[in-house]
Amino acid sequence: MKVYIDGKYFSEKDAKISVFDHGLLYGDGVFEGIRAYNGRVFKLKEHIERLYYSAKAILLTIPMKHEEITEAVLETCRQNRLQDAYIRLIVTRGIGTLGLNPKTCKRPSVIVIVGKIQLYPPEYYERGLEIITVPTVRNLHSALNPAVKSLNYLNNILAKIEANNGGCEEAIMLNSQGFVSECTGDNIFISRGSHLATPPLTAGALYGITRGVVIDLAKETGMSVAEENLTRYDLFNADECFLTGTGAEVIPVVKIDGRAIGTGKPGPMTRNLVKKYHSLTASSGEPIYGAKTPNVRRKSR
Ligand code: PXG
Repeated sequence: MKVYIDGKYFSEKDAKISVFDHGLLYGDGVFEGIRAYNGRVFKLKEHIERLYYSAKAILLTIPMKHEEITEAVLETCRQNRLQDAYIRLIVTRGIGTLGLNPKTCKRPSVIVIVGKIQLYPPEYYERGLEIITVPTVRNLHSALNPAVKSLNYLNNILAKIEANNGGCEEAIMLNSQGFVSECTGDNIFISRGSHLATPPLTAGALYGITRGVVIDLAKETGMSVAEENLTRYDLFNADECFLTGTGAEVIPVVKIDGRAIGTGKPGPMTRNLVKKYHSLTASSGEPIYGAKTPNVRRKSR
C-alpha cells in the first residue's frame, strides 16, 4: 500500500512521521475514517467538512484547500488501485519542540492511509451485538468537545478496554449527567414503535456521518426521528437498538447490561435500515476513477 504524506507517496515501510510531531507527542491533530464502496468514496464531502470543523475547533489551520484534500484522498485510492477501502485521513499539528505549545509547530502534516476494512464478523450482524455500559464517562464538552474528532482517543480507548474486559465488543458511554452519549466508535439509536431516537450532540455524541444518513433513511420510511436525552432505562425498554458508524455501518444490538432488547433478536426496523444503508453505499459516492455518475456529469455542464 502507498501512503500519502504532504503531497508525496511512500511505501508502507517508508511512510514515517517525526517523533517530534505533536500528533505523536500530545495527540494534537484531527482525523477522519472514510469508506469507499465499488469505486466510489461514500459521503466524502461530509467527512472533509467535518475534518475542517474539527481542525477549526482546535485552532489548527489545514494547509490545503477542501478540493486539494478531496483530490489527495481520491488519488491515494487510485495509486493503490482500490475499489473498496477504509481510508484514514489525518492532519497532525506537525513538528515542534518537546514543549506542548503548538506555536513551535511550523506546518501541519496531512496523511492519507488506505487499507482493507476491519468489520465486525458477519454473525454479529445476524445475531446482534451484546454491549455494556462502562464506568469511563464521555469527555465533557467544556473540556475536550466530543464533536472534535481529535487524535486524542484515550477516552474512547479506556471505554473500549472496559468493554473488552466485560467480554463485549462495544461500550455504551454515559456523560457526566448520566445520559447516554454514544459508543466508543459508533453512535447509538433506539426505536419505540415508529419513533426513532438518538442522543443529541450536546449529550456528548459525535456528529456521525452514518448517523445523519440513517436519520434521513428512517424519515423516508415514515418514522419520526428525534434527538433526545436518553437514559439506560430508555435503552433497556426500547423495541430495537442499533449502532451506526463508518466501519460498523448499521449493526443491531440485542442485549444491554444483561437485559434483552425487545425480542432479543435483530428486529424488522433495524433490518430494513441495514438494507437501505447498503443500497445507498452501493449507489452513491465520489467516483475514484472518473466521471461515471450522474452527480459528476451534472457538475461538468
Ligand atoms: N462516535 C465516535 C466516537 C466515533 O469515533 C462514530 C461515532 C461514528 O461516526 P461516523 O461518521 O463514522 O458515522 C465514530 C467514528 C474504527 C474507528 O477503526 C471507528 C470510528 C473512528 C475511528 C476508528 O473502528 N468511528
